[in-house]
Order: sequence, then C-alpha cells, then structure tokens
Amino acid sequence: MSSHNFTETHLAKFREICGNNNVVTKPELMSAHLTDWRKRYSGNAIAILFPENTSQIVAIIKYCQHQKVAITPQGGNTSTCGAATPLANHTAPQIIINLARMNKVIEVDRVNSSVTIEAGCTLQMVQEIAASHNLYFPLTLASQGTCQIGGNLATNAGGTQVLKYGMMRDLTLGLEVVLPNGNIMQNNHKLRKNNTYLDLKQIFIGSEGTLGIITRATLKLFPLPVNYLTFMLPVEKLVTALTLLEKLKHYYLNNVSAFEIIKDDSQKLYNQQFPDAKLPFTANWLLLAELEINADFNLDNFISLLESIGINPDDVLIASNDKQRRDLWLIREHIPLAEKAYGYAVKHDISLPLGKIEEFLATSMPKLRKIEADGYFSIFGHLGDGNLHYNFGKKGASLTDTEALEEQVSQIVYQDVINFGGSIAAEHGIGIAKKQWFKKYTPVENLELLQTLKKQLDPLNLFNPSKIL
Ligand code: FAD
Ligand code: 2HG
Ligand code: ZN
Repeated sequence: MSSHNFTETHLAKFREICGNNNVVTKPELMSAHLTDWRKRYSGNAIAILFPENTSQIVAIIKYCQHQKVAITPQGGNTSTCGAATPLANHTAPQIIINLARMNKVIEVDRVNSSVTIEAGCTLQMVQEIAASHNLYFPLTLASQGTCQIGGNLATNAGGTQVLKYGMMRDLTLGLEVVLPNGNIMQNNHKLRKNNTYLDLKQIFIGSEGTLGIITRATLKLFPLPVNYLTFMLPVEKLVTALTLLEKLKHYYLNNVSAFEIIKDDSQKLYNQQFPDAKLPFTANWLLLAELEINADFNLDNFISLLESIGINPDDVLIASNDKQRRDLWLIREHIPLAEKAYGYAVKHDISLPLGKIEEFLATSMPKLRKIEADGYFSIFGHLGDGNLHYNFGKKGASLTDTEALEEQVSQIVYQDVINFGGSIAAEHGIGIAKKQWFKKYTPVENLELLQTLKKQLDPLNLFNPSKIL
C-alpha cells in the first residue's frame, strides 16, 4: 500500500473510534495545533483527534501501537518549549490527541476538599468550579484560560502561587493515565495519605506526554482566602526584595502567597506594548507581592515591618479594592505577552537557591552584555520560589537571529546556573527547546534510569518521540 492509502486506512479507523467530527484533517483547522505558542516550532500530523472519553483513547492507542503511529498528547498548546508540537520530519505517521472534548467535572467533594475532573478541563474552569463551591484551586498562570489540567500535570506547572501552595504535583491527589500499551493506570483516588508502595502518579506528573495520556485527575481544593494584601513597590537592589521576603515569611508565616519580580527592561517592553495601562512606577526592579489576610490583619504592623528594613511606605502601592488587585496582577500576567509581541528573546526558565540569585546575576549579565552590547534583559518571575524567567534578546531580532545567538547565550547562562546550584528548567519543562541542555547537565546515571523507564513503558517510542530524551 502507498503511504496515502495507509493514511486513509488510519483515518478511517480513527473516525470509527472517535466519530467523524472528532477527527480533524483540514489544514486550516489543524494549523494552530501544529505550531507552538511562541511560533518557533512546527510539525505535521495526519490528523488531530479529539476523543470524548477514556475508552476511545484506549482504542486509539492500541491501534497506534499496532500500526506504529506516533502520538503527541496535547492540551491547550501553551508550552513555551515546543513540548506539544509534533515533529517536522518524523519517519512514522503522527497524530495529535487533544483532550479539549474531555472536559467534564466529575465531582466536587466539599467534605474532602477535592475535585475530580477530566484532564481536558481548562485551568480556569477548575478555578471557577472551585469558587462556585466557595473553595479555591490555587494554581494561577497567565495561560489559565487556555491551558488544560492534563497539560498542567504533564508539565508540573508552577505559576504565581507556588510559594504557599506548591506546584501541580503538590496539588494532586490521584490520576488516571492511559499507558502506551493501552492499559489504564488506576490511581485516581482522593486520599491525602496512601503509602501502598510507590506513588505511581508521580511518574506521570512532569512527564511531558512521553509516558502516556493523563485522562482524569483528582485535585486538592482549599478554603477561599478571606482577603488579600496585594502591593507593588520599586526596589533598586534585589537584596531589599530578598530581605523583605525573609521578614514577611518570618512574620506572616505561610500567608505570603506570591512574591514576583519584574526587571527594568521587561517594564519597558510592557509600557511600550500596553501604553493605556502603564506601570505605576518604573525602577531597577518592580516587586509584586501578596499576603492572604483576615480581619485580624494590622496595617500598622505591616508598615512598621517595611520601615524596619528601610522601605518608605509612601513608595508602596497597596491595592485598595479587588479591581486594583486585578489590575496589578494583569500587569504581571502581561509581561510575557509584551515580550512575545516585541520579538524573539533567548528564553531561560531557571531556578536558583535564593541566596545565590544576586551573585548569579552579577556573574552572568556582564558576560551576556559582552556578546550583545545593546541586548535587553527581560527578567521577571517568581522570585519567592527562586525562579526567574531570564530572557535575553537583541533588539528587532528575528527568529533566525535569535537562534544564532542562542547556543552562545544559553551556554553561559546554564553553566552559571549549574555553578550556583540551580536548575535549567524550573517550571516549563524540557520539550524540544531544552533537550540538548537537559542531556548535557543531567548525570549519565540519571539519564540511564529515565531511559530505562521510557523504554519499559513505551518500547516503540511512539509517545511524544524526540522530546526530552
Ligand atoms: P500543552 O502545551 O498542550 O502541552 C504541554 C506538555 O504536556 C506537552 O508535552 C504535551 O504532550 C503534554 N500534555 C498535554 N496534555 C496532556 C495529557 N492529557 N496527558 C499527557 N500529556 C499531556 N507554566 C508555568 O509553569 N508557570 C507559569 O506561570 C506559566 N505561565 C505561562 C504564561 C503564558 C502566557 C504561557 C503561554 C505559558 C505559560 N506557562 C507557564 C507554560 C505552560 O507550561 C503552561 O501554560 C501549561 O502548564 C501547559 O498546559 P497546556 O494544556 O497548554 O499543555
Ligand atoms: C510567567 O511566569 C510564565 O509569566 C511565562 O511562566 C514565562 O514567557 C516566559 O518566559
Ligand atoms: Zn513563570
């Protein structure tokens, strides 16, 4: 049979399993799924499948195993490292399995403070369903209207509330996963304690679609915070921000829920892109932080705390109502969008021990300046978690210009990150973008263990091939 005939046979089978409407082959409907969010990687596929339930996924996977069809699991396609994009020149036929049509809320258990959902629910849906029960799902990302819980799980997403609530791994009680052999791993329990040998769900959290398809999850819910103290302030030196963080944690314990930072070049990109909602101030660094508070909160004590470390309270903008709070958060959420609109930067999603961040910046920034004297540093992110989005760009650079810079820039950044005891992939994962660096900086024994696991679960290498490993 010719490859055309093979494709037609595959499509007929997929239509039989999922129904005609759930198998998309029209190029104009496929294109958004074949390119990543940054428009850096593009691939191809014979179809995008939108299954409606786990049984359909099992049937698709069994057929793909038999016919050696490669599968890219896909959620909202908001990966910043090309993790959800199929390959451009793969030898085997490829399909995308997108979970958008598996978006049912199965149960909200108020007594247990948990929600059980299908993995195609968007993050925002889960936040809203929790809120409608007077409960709170804390994962918060600028992509929340689009990204799916399956994608959040497969990337172990972080975001702005990690300081208090942890990453997706910390928010997960149970999972259902369809394995590459078509078996269903049943681990979708609601328990906060369960030491029946290894916790199998952990293998799939952060697995970036390489070990199976996450179809259902049970997530932790929390009481809705009573109120917030959200504030922004300019700081000249990072040490001031870090000292403030230490004081806040000491005084307010686990109620410090967010501690975000924005460097001056990112502020400029933001002001250029959003002239109608300019920043209240610009400075070397802008800090956006939040405390969860209740009726006992004493503003005078907070002001004294600021003064005790030399911060003038008059320089601090405190949101006085919910709209102002939203506006401050919108600024932060719009930073990656402003950067994207400006052009391509060489992006790094790194983490460092908090005490090493200043030394890292002082070491690495001058080296990058030497490569590109008028390059811009779009540095922002989750300072409270030691996680910076450390992006370096050349004014007006095209993708090709940026790719020419990338090797040299990333070599310096990642080597310094490693030298200071950090991680080259804090919250976005590896995908295609960081594959070479992951290989370089992962101990060979660890790589061997990961490869053993991958080969055991997916011996034909059909799940998200050529990503990560
Ligand atoms: P996709 O991009 O579709 O897929 C991501 C990976 O998960 C791929 O490897 C894919 O194969 C796999 N996958 C998807 N669904 C499944 C499934 N059901 N089963 C198995 N594998 C699956 N990330 C953060 O951690 N913190 C942030 O603050 C943050 N902010 C962002 C802001 C913007 C504007 C954007 C565009 C992205 C941001 N991200 C952030 C990155 C991104 O990782 C998250 O948006 C999200 O977790 C990805 O979810 P998704 O559904 O879009 O996954
Ligand atoms: C954020 O924190 C995201 O806004 C995106 O993780 C980071 O685009 C980026 O570099
Ligand atoms: Zn982030």
